[in-house]
Formats: sequence, C-alpha cells, structure tokens
Amino acid sequence: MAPYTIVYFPTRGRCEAMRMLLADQGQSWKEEVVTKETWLQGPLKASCLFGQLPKLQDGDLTLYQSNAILRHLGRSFGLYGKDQREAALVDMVNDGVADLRNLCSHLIHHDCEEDKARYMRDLPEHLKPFETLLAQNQGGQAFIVGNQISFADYNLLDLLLNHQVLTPGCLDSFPLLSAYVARLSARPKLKAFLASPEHVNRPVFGSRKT
Ligand code: GTS
Repeated sequence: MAPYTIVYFPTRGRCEAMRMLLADQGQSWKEEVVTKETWLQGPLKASCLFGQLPKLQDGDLTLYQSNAILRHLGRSFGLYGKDQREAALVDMVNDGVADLRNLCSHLIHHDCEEDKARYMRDLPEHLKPFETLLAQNQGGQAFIVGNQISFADYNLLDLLLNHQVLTPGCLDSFPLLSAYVARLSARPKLKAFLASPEHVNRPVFGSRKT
C-alpha cells in the first residue's frame, strides 16, 4: 500500500511539485480530493492544524504546510543537496519559489486587472534570479543547485510550467530557464507523469479555466 496520501483540493496548486517529486522518484501515493462543498461544511477545516490544506500523510506522520512537506520528501529521498552548503542554497531557492508562488496565487484569487498588469510587467525581474542561479551552476546545464536534483527543482519546475500556461512566452528571454524546463520535463518518469490524465486534467488553480 502506498505510504503517502495527499489531501488537497482538486487543483495542482501547492501539491503538484510534491506529486512530481514522488512520480520522478518512482513512488506511488493516494489522493484524497476535497471538494469546495466538503470543505465549506467545516469539520475537515477544523481538523486541520492550521485550518488549511494540503495535508500529507506519511504512514503515521501527519504533515501540513506545503514547503515543510517538500522538505520532508527532500530529506526522505536524498533530494536536499550533497552537503550543508548545498542544502542552504536549496532552501534559498525554495523560499524564492514560494515567494513567487504566493504572489501569483494572490493575483489569481483577487482577480484585479491592475495587479495583473503589474505582475506581468515585473515577472522578468522575478524570474531573473533563477536564470542567474542556473548560469552560476555549470553554465545552466545541470540543476538549480549542484549536480543532483533537489526538491527545489520540482517546485521551480512546477512554478515555471504554470507560468507557461498563464503567460505563454514568459520564458522566451530566459534561455537557461527554457532549456531547464525542457530538460527536467524530459526525465522519463516525470515526462510520463506530466503526460498523464491525472496531471493534464487537473487545473492549475481552482475555479479558473487554467
Ligand atoms: N502556508 C500554507 C502551505 O503552504 O501549505 C498555505 C496553505 C493554503 O493557503 N491553503 C489554501 C487553503 O487551505 C488552499 S491553496 O492556497 O493551496 O489553494 N484555503 C482554504 C482555507 O479555508 O483557508
């Protein structure tokens, strides 16, 4: 039986990076999909430590907070850099991804045209640090940190794939990020996951066409 259960809304949202990580690491997991109706009834929300999802069940360990979950999976599968120095850099990247994800998610949930225009205008500035990091690591031919994939790579890849849906062409002026997305997406297990109906049919965000 799969040791992992992801409890979340019927979207990619904050869970697709952990799904990509599990799929790429050859793991299986169970999904418990929570509808808006169930959530609004209240008892499930009341049972969640911070009143929010996602929740990950790993055997008898219950975890909330998407980035804590990613870090836990990172430690479980050796996806946290090769040493303490790389681990610090992996954390830094993941925090940068989380900041941009929060910014983007705020935008989606508030649906304000002015905010959207500002976000689009500033997007290159938000993406630039990741291009810079790639350039500093083996000319962008490897991962975001070091020689091995880390949980931050899955989180960054998910963020970039979402942006390619939301604002096609946003990576055109970032050759290293564009190549990175293509290279990581071509990893056999990841490629299969990204082509699976489970991923393809799951919207990026809830209640939107995307
Ligand atoms: N810091 C938390 C994390 O990273 O897990 C934030 C979790 C969060 O904001 N969850 C939202 C939620 O449960 C859903 S989503 O933003 O991931 O789409 N919202 C319902 C509620 O009642 O707050």
